[in-house]
Amino acid sequence: MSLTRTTCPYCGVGCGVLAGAGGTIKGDPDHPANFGRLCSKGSALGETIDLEGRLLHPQIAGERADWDSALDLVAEKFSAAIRDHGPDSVAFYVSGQLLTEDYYVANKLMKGFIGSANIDTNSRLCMASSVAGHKRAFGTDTVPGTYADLEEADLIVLVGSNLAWCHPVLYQRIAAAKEARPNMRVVNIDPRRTATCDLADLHLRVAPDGDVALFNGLLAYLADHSKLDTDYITAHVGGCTVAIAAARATDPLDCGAAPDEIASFFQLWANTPKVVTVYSQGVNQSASGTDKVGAILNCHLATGRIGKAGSGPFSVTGQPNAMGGREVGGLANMLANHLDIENAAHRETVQEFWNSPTICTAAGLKAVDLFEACAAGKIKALWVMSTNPAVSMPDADKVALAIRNVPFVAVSDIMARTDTGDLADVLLPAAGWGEKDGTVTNSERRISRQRAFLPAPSQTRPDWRIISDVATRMGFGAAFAYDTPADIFAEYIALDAAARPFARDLDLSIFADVDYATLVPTQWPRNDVRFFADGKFYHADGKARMLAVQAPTPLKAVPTLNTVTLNTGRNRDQWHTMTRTGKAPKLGAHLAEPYLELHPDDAAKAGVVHGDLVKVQNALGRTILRALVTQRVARGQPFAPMHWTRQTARGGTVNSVIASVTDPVSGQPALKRGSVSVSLFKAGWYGFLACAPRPVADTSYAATSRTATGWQVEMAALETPEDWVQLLRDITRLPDATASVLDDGIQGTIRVALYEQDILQAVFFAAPQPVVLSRSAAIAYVGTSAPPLAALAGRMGQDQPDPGPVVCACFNVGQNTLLAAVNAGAGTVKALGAVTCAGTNCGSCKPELARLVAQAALPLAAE
Ligand SMILES: Nc1nc2c(c(=O)[nH]1)N[C@H]1C(S)=C(S)[C@@H](COP(=O)(O)OP(=O)(O)OC[C@H]3O[C@@H](n4cnc5c(=O)[nH]c(N)nc54)[C@H](O)[C@@H]3O)O[C@H]1N2
Ligand SMILES: Nc1nc2c(c(=O)[nH]1)N[C@H]1C(S)=C(S)[C@@H](COP(=O)(O)OP(=O)(O)OC[C@H]3O[C@@H](n4cnc5c(=O)[nH]c(N)nc54)[C@H](O)[C@@H]3O)O[C@H]1N2
Ligand code: SF4
Ligand SMILES: [Mo]
Repeated sequence: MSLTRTTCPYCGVGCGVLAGAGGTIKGDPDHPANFGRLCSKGSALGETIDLEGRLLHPQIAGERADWDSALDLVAEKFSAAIRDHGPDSVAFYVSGQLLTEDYYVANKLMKGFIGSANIDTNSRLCMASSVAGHKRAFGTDTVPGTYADLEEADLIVLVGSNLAWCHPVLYQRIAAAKEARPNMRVVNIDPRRTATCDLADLHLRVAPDGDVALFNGLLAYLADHSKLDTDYITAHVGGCTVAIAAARATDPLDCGAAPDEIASFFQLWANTPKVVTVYSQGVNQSASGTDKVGAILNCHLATGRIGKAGSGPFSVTGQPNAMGGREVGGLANMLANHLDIENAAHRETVQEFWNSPTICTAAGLKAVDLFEACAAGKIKALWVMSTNPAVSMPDADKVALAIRNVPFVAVSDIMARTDTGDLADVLLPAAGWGEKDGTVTNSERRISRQRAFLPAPSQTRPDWRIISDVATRMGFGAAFAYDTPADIFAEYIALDAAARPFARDLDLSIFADVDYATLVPTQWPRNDVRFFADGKFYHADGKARMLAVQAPTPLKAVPTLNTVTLNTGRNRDQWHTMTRTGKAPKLGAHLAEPYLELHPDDAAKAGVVHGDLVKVQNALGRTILRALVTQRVARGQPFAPMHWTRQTARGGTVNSVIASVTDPVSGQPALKRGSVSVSLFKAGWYGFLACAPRPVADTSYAATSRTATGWQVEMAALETPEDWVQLLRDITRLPDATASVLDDGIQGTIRVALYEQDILQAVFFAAPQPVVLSRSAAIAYVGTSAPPLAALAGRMGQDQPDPGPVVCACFNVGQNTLLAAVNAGAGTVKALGAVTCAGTNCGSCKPELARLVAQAALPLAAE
C-alpha cells in the first residue's frame, strides 16, 4: 500500500508520519524531528480518523443547511455588524492547530479587509509570554534553539515542562543522548514530581511561580562568581547592570526549593558552558510569565550561552502550528510576517501588498479581553475556528455565557458536538487532519507539509476555503480567489519578500522556488543558519536586552484547606479537549477519568481517601474529580488535567474554577494557579458501567470514555434510583434489553447485566462507596455471550489473570502484568520490554515503567 508523507497533528515536536488510507500509521524515518519515532498519541492516529461524531454538513440553528445558505448568513451577519457598529464589533478566535494557509487567510481577512485586529488565538493561552519575552530581549520573536542542541548539550534544564508526556519524542531523543553520553545532566524545575523527573539528575520542587526568584538568584550567583562573559556583554547586550541589581535584590530561597538543591543547580549551571534551558507552560501560563522568560534569557545572555551549538534558551511550542501562527501574525498584537501593527511603514507595506481597502492601526483584543467584550455586548459577530474556548479558557462557565451573549456566532470544527459548537448559530464543517493539505512550523522553525491521504468526507471543506468563501461573499473576492493552498503559501512567501527591506529575523526566501507538492521539511531561514551566532540581535542598536525583573511575592506555604493552589496541565495520552484522542480506546485506557492529584496531608484534612470523589470549588464554579492521593504533588498544591469537558464529564470542567488573571505584558492567563477549596463529594452511590452502545448518563458525576468494546462510564449520584434496571436501560438507550440483577443485600452492592439476543450489552456495578472491581474484565465481557455469573463477578475468569490498569497503551499492557514480570525478575525497563513488549513501540510509558521497577525494588518507599 502506498503511504503518504505527512506531519502529526498534535504537539509542536512536529513528527513526520507515513499514513495510509486504511489507517496505517508509521513514524517517518526521514523526518528530522523524529527519525521514525512516534509517541502514543501519534501511534494511535489511525484510531481517530473514522467519521463517528464528525460534523459532516453545515448547520444553521441546529438544522442541516447547505453551504450557500450557511456562507451567505455568515457573510451577511459580519457585514451588517461592521456596517452598523464598525469593524471592531466583530472578532475571530482561532487556533495554533490551523495550518499556515488557513491562518494566513483568516489574518488577512480581519486585519486587511475588515480593518480590525480583533483576531486572537488559543496561542494566547499557550505561547504569548514567550513571544513577549523574546521580543523584549531580542527585538523579535525568534526561537534560536534546535532539537540537535538538546542532544549536544551537557546540561538540560527543563522549566515548567512535562516533556515526557507533552513532547514525548523530544524526551526520547534526550533520553537516548543521555544514555550515549552519561555525563549529560538533566535538571527538572516543577512544583510536581512528573514522569519527566525520571530523566532528571536533580528535581527542584519550586513553589508555584517561584521561577523568577530562582533565575534571578542564578544571575546574581553568576555575577558573584565571575561567571559572566563580560566581553560578550560589552559587545552584544544592553541592560546588564540593572538586571543584575534587580537579581541581587531577590532572595533565591523565595523560589521555594530546598537550599542545597538550589546551590547544586547554581553550581551546575555556572560550570557547564553547554546548557539548554527548555521551558513551557509552567513558565508561560503565569501572571509573571513574561518576566519568567526574561529571567531565563538574562542568564543565557549574561554568559553568552546563546547562538551556539548545544547552548541556548528553548521555548518548546505546544500546538502543531503555534509557530506558523506567530509567523503569519495570527495574534491580535501582530500584523503579518513578524511585522508590527504600530509601525506605519510596516502597515503600508502589508496594505500595499494585499492591495487592501484598509488596514488595522492598533492592536486588537487579546483572548481574555475578547471574551469579556463578548460578555459586555460589544462583539456582535464572532467566528471561532479550530479551538474549544468554552472549555479551554479560564473562567470557562463565564466564557460560555459570553459566547451565548454574542448575537451571531459561527464555529468551524470537525466535530458535531463540542462545548463551543453547542453555542453556535452556524456550524461550519471543516476537513480534518489527513483530509487537507497545508504546512505547519514546529518548535525548531521547521516547515513541513501536512498532506491529505483521505478524501474530505461529505460536505467538509478545508478551513482556508471556508474563510475565502466568506470573504468573497463579503465583497473581497479578488483578494481571496485561491484555488489551492499552494496559491496561499506562494502569496505568503511573496509577502515575506516584500517585507525584506525591514531586515527582520523571518526570512522565507528559501521557500520561494520550492515545489509545494514535494516540499521537504526545512528550517527557516535555512537548515544551516544559527540565529544569534554572530551576536547580532534585532533591537535598533543590534544588541540584546537584559531586563530588570522582580520576583512576585512568594506563595507562602501552609495553605488552609479552604484555599489550596490548583495546578493544571496535561495527561500523556489525551490531547486538550479530547475531541480526537477521546476516540481511541487505546488512549482512553491510560487515565479514564478527570482526577485531582492530592497530597496525603491535604486528603487527610478533607477526610478524603484515594478513589473518593472530591468537589473542587470557589466563587467562580465547581467541578467534581476523582481523588488520587499521592506525594507527586506538594502539600496545598493539587493538580488536575485540563482535558474533560461538559461532553465527557458531567461533573464540570477544570477551567470552571480557574480565574482569568493575566500576565500584564503578554495577556496570557495564569492557568496554572487556581485558588480553590477541596471537599469530599459524598455520593449516595458510586457506579461503573461498561457497555456497547454510546451511553447518555446524567448523574451528578459521570465520566464517559471509549473502550475496546464500546464505552465506559464512571458514575456517582446523591439519590439512589428506585429502579436500577430502568436507569440502565435509559442510559444505554436499550429499552428492551433483558436484565440479570445480582443484589447483594449485605454489602449494599448492585450488579446488573443487560443482554440483547444473548449478547452482553452492558454490565454495571454500584455500591455505597467507590466500586472496586477489575474494570478491564468488565470491559472485556461486553459484546460476548458470557453468562451473568461470569460477567458480574467483577474479575477475570480463573484462567485469565487481571492485567490491571493500562500502562503501555500500544500493547495494552496493564500494571498487574508488569508487576508480575518485575517480581519474576525483570528488573529494568529493557527487561520489562523484552518480557511484556511494554515500552517497545512508542516508548511514551518508559518513565512509568521505570517507576514500577523502582517501586518494586523499594517496597516500603512512600509513593
Ligand atoms: N499529551 C499531550 N501532549 C501535549 C498536549 C496535550 O494536550 N496532551 N498539548 C500540547 C500543548 S498545546 C502544549 S502548550 C504543551 C504543554 O506542555 P507542558 O508545558 O510540558 O505541559 P503542562 O502539563 O501544561 O505543564 C507543564 C508543567 O508545568 C508545571 N508548573 C505549574 N506551575 C509551575 C510553576 O510555577 N513553575 C514551574 N517551573 N512549573 C510549573 C506543571 O506542574 C506541569 O508539570 O503540550 C503539548 N503536548
Ligand atoms: N486549565 C488549563 N487550561 C488550558 C491549558 C492548561 O494547561 N490548563 N492549556 C491551554 C493551552 S496551552 C492550549 S493550546 C489550549 C488548547 O485548547 P483548545 O484549542 O480549546 O483545545 P482543542 O481540544 O485542541 O480544540 C481544538 C478544536 O478544533 C477542532 N479541530 C480539529 N481539527 C480541526 C480542523 O482541521 N479544522 C477545524 N476548524 N477544527 C478542527 C477539534 O475538534 C476541537 O474542537 O488550552 C488552554 N487551556
Ligand atoms: S511527539 Fe507525539 S504528539 Fe508530538 S508530534 Fe510527535 S508523535 Fe505527534
Ligand atoms: Mo498550548
